[in-house]
Amino acid sequence: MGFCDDQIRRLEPLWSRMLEHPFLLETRDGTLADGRFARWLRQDYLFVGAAVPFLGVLLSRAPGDHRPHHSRAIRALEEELALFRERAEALGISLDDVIPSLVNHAYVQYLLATGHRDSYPEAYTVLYAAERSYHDSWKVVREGLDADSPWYPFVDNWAGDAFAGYVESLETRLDALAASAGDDLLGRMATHFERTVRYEIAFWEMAYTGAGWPGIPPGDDELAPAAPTGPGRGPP
Ligand code: MP5
Repeated sequence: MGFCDDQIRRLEPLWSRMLEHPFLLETRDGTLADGRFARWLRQDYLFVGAAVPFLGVLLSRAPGDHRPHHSRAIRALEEELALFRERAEALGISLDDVIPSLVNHAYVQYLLATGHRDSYPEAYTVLYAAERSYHDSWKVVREGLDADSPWYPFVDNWAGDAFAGYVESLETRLDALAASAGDDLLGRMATHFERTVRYEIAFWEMAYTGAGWPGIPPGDDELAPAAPTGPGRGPP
């Protein structure tokens, strides 16, 4: 068993808490309020935008045999950003003037600080934990969400075969990095793994509750009207 599987086992029940978050279960069941999905979409658009420079930093520090895979991932992120813009337009959700929530801001700072400051295997751990979290989270949604839902393209994006292959390749590389790490480094990698999973849970929580900043009441950054129809019922 490799480092990645070990971590996910070690982090039970935290991992299950993420996969059982009401945001995911209600999205799966088609009962999530449109405004909550809109909030996630607007916030995650910012997050994905910030993941591009994070991968750029990783690319600049990567061993030669990791570089092609980071370059491909950056191109995939640009396509993902286009998907967000296309879905936002189809759903009448504005992507203008989005204020990053406290959690989003903190998570992005964490990504960038780890990328610049910590060792490459530690930064790679954060990348893997975030991508694996999203892959597994969207697989939960896929179990029930109607394929006609206007939200379904996000399921395809993160629960589909192409992304599964990407996560698998990250896992192989992270397991190899861990296999040659000493105990101190392994301990730091495990801490980053756990912290990233906690950020992931906090991100779903923020999308669900609208938790923002002191002085900015929940929901006040939600400038977009709720989509007129629910998932699977309206025009895409
Ligand atoms: C990802 C994401 C997946 N989009 N948002 C959060 C909060 N965590 C993980 O990353 P990517 O770069 O969109 O595949």
